[in-house]
Amino acid sequence: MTTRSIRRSFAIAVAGVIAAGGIALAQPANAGTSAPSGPPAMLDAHSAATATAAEREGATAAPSKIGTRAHQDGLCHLYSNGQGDLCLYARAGLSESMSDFYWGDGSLWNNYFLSSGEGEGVVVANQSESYWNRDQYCGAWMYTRTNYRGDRLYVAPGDWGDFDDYYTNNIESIRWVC
Ligand SMILES: [Ca+2]
Ligand SMILES: [Ca+2]
Repeated sequence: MTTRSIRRSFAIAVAGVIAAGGIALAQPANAGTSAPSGPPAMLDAHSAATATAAEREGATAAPSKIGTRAHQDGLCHLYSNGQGDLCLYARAGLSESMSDFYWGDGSLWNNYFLSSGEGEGVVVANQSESYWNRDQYCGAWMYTRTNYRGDRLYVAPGDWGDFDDYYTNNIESIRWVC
């Protein structure tokens, strides 16, 4: 590869990043209000999160928070770029206390229901009765054992609902599929 072609490749890569940013900024600011048909959109969309799919799936080195964004802050986020949290609720019907996951997590035994309501402060593992995937592009697997083992239930992008009898109070880890 010549010096000239290397520079050209670099210029294209930079242009791609700029274009991607422009696309994200062009998303409607109120994308959060058009989410699932059943539950209310609890929050307007926020500024775009920027993690890659690989970063979200491989949660081992993930920070517990990204600045003021997203993960485990007690708010079930949908961002203007279509990324969002997977939220687990202490009770059926997306009710009572909730715990939000922007990153996957191999063990819910050290996570707690965060928002106000019944179950607040309780460990999430084996205590959740309903779920809401606010991400518009990534699905997620929810597992009955830690470290993505046991039986698993898939939740599609934007989907929500009550766990059935088997999975109710039976989720111990979660992994994004982007
Ligand atoms: Ca959040
Ligand atoms: Ca955890």
